[in-house]
Amino acid sequence: MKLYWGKMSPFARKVTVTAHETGTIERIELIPTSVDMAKANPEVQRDNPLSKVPTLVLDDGSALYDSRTICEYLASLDPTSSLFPSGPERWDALRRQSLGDGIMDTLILWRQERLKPDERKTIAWMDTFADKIAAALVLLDREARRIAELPFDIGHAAIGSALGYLDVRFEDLDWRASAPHLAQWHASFEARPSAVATHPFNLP
Ligand SMILES: N[C@@H](CCC(=O)N[C@@H](CS)C(=O)NCC(=O)O)C(=O)O
Repeated sequence: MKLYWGKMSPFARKVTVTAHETGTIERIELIPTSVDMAKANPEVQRDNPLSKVPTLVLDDGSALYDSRTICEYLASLDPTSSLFPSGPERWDALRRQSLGDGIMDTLILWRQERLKPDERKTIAWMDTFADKIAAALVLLDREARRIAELPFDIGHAAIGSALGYLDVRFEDLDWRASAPHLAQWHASFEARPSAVATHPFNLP
């Protein structure tokens, strides 16, 4: 299998964390790929019309996207995986995955806005992005002790990757100051072998 991937992409990190957790990483060739919202990448677009990373190309040439679908596929290759629990726990894990993914989506849009020259920034959007991230951190800090007690699942992979992206692209936010319990859980996430192997600062 080959994975269009970028080391700074939090969605790609969620997928590679999942690949390590499911023991499928050795079966995946990582293809470092640049994507730009302003211009589709023709190589990726051959396999994914939306030209996004992550995109997984299977050995039969068919492609899977987006990160949720890829993670579920990788988990299906590991019969021992509990990344996608069954029963009532499933919905909580999927909700936490959606929250992590939503944080990533919001941060990516926010970063695009922050990179614009001041006269082109839309202040109302920036304020709303900041408000949504603050609200997500409040919720996650409240849930952090319970999250820490659960077996590692796809929600942990998504939230851990989203917070890792906050660390590398929004260093100025100091999110730990407002979310100390979450910060404690995140330290345990970043210490996992799957997280160490996929942290952008540990990659060439
Ligand atoms: N919902 C998608 C989001 C993926 C995504 O937004 N990837 C970004 C990089 S982090 C991207 O490819 N951006 C290029 C673009 O939007 O054209 C997923 O879960 O995989």
